[in-house]
Amino acid sequence: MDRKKDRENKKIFRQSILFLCILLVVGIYTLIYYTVFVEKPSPPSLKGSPPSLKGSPPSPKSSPPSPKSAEKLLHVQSISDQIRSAMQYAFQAYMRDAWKADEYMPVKKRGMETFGGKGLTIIDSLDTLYLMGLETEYKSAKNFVKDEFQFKGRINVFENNIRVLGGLLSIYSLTKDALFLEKAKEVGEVLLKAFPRRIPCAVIDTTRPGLCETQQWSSGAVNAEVGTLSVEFVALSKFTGDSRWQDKINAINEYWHLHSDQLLAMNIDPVTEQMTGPQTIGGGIDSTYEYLIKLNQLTGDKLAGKLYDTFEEMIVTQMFTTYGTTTFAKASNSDKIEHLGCFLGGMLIMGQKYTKEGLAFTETCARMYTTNPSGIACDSVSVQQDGSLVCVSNVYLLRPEVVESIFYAWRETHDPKWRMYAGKIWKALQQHCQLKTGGFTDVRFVTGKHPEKMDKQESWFLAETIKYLWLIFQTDQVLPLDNYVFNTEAHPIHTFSSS
Ligand code: DMJ
Repeated sequence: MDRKKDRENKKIFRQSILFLCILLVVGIYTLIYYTVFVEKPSPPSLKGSPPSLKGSPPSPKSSPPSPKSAEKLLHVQSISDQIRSAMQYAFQAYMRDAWKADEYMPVKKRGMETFGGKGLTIIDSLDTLYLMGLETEYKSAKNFVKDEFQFKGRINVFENNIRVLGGLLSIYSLTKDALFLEKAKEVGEVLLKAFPRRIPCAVIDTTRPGLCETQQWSSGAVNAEVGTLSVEFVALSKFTGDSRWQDKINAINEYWHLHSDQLLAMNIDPVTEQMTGPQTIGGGIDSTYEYLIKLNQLTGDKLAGKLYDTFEEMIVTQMFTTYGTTTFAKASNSDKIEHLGCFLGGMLIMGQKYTKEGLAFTETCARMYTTNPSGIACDSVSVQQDGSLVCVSNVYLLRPEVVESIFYAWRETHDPKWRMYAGKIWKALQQHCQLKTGGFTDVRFVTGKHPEKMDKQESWFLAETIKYLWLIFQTDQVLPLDNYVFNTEAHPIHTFSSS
């Protein structure tokens, strides 16, 4: 009898242990899921705040976190810390091997002068370093601007406007340090030389006054290079009280107004002002549309707002389509999606009228990463009739547009899936683009499991990709979208009251 009872007791004991184990596993899994992805984090710790509080958004008051929300905070904080460390890792490698060069080749461990030697990576990184509280690196960058930065030689107007002028205006907007406005004015003076006519030159040269060229690969002006000056030029006029930059933009906006009865085309003859070529949404036209809504948000510019509404309507009604469950913008009758064109989801979310389409397109763009075994996106894909994505350009150039749109999607919805996508993309970048010897590189053959490293750390990776990824894991109080507009290189500028 006693043995039988003993056996039964043992059986009950084993079953209870098994039950407790199952409960434990389910509990841990649920905790991990909710901890990482579901709730918004509390305000970031001081570690992540700017070196100087001057000009930074105030942290909201909060009561002490409960043990559960403390756990969640720790997890989101840990991803945020990893991304912040990655910024430091990328910038320090550049400092070690390529200081003052425009961009960095992390495999060869040397610099490359893609912009004629202007210290481009330093200027493009200033605001990211500042926002993340990377004080030592920020101080070195600021000292470079103070003592060594020179803006001369051959100037690509569009690129220098969004990265150099945009970078300087943003750090001025965040810190109100007069040094940065002074340098921004110097840059702005040079860029004004690109306007012998309403349609600006693509290339000028401070050593050859009067030189006014188009890009070597284009016969006329490229649409986006004309349309992507407004945020920086108008901000410079607002900060200085000098209307010369604003005047150039007013004239260009009048030009868009004259051509607002249909979607914009890729090329503009600078003399006849005739517009020709494909009506795309990717590279070549992309940020012209983006800057209309951004200018409207920055200053309340009414014409820009009206133009944006007109073009937005045409983009959605004429381009948006769904194959299977894949929604995308079918531009110029092409089934191709460029990584560059993935800014569009974020732009539509910003516009608030076509948020649903913006979110759907952002999801399609996020899938460009998750459908590849490497977890890294192709630079362009083609959408098949069944909705699947097939790689067209099998490289990843550390581009930001997808995480940019995920950032807007997260701020709009707080749906945990957006943090989940961002977390996956971040992990894949760490795995395939980070070098053990320092820095991050672009890669190719991303459709395989082990992409091959190329050798360029694009400055936009530090200005945009890392910044947007980091912001996705911050609270909405860090650069609130009601008060800040990001230029197309992710440099935030505080809004000005409506004029
Ligand atoms: C960046 O320099 C900017 O985002 C620009 O608007 C488009 N191209 C790159 C990144 O892909």
